[in-house]
Amino acid sequence: MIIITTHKESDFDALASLVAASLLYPDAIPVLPMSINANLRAFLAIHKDLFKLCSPSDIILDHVKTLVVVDTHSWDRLEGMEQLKERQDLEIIVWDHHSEGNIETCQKNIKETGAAVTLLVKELAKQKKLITPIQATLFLMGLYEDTGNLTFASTLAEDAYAAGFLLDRKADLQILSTFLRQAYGKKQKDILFQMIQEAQRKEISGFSISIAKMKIQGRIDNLAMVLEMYRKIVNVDAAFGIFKDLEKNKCIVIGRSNIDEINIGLLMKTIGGGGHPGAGSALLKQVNPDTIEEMLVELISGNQQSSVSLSDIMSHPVVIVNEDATIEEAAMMLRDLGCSGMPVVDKNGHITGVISRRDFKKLRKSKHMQSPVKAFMSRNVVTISHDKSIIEVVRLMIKHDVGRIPVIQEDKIVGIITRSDTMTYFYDLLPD
Ligand SMILES: [Mn+2]
Repeated sequence: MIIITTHKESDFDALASLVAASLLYPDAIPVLPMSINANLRAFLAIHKDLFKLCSPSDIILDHVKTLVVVDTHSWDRLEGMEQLKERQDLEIIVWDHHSEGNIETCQKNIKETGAAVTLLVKELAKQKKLITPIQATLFLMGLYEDTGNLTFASTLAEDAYAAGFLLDRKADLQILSTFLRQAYGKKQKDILFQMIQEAQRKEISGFSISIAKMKIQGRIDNLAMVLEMYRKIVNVDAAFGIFKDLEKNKCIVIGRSNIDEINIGLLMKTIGGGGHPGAGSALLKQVNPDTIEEMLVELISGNQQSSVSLSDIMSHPVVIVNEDATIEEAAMMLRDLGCSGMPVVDKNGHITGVISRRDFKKLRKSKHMQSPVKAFMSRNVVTISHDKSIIEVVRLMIKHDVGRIPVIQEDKIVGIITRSDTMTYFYDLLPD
């Protein structure tokens, strides 16, 4: 007998992987644990008959010759399979996207994709197996749930290809969104209530911030959603949750921001995580929650040197023009450089303005081409000191709507930061 099973507290990715595996192994019996999450329970209340699922108690384990495990490869995450652990003659096949696990087998199909079902869908496509629209819908639900609709940092291109393949197989987005409401269960409610009771607000650099420090036991789903609810209730510009997992001695840091000036993705990147401007997270091992709080406060106030300094990402040397040079000379320099503006300096090398193509629009007569640059340059120059952080630069660019900011050290220009430099940093394209 061949059985397929998955992790307890099963979610859509677990069920999707289970059903997908039963297409790959048509003789196998799919075994769903009794403990499943609330979303899945609602889905199965209607769809159960379609999938011919068994419970662990229906199976006589002695008859099992082959065990297929999907969406986990840890013995302690399986339900009712303890007896199989000791069996020497058992053939085991694993399909999983988690990096950690203790089920030993030589048939491991493990890759850290966004969802486990991605791996199985890829195999189904390869074997040209028939997938019904209902199956495609379930698979896409698993894929979307585990990847946050393809937005989580763990999402790979493979996940998106698999999603496209499933839409091609007529996955129904309307059914999907009905069942894929995010679960807000008792655990989440308890955490939210405790966070609200202990809520504190801080004013940092003119922004209202709340940082909640909580202790949790083991894995809790949907903490990001809890944090977004918290941010709205406490009504702050940005909220952070530092969740210390007592079992694993690690901290999960989750941030949510409602304003452009606080870029959560950038903040989280600086402490080793990732995300996008409105939301992000980081996982820190063996760090004290108070230290993390201090780090966040420092980063938001812009005092903190991030791990990458301005001199690593700025462009230099900078082409500058003397304020007494003619407009014609400046125009030629800009044309040769192929850029839209450059800093203007006085005879001592101090920055006095910026001349850009925009300023040439002010020129009326051709004789103006011989006027000095200082007559037409913009004098409101936004500069940044070389020891400031990248977050500070981004904040200045947003505030003043400028795309290039000269970097100043001891009154001299040492470089220039452009939008594309900050993008390079943001997208991790830094040269080694
Ligand atoms: Mn999964």
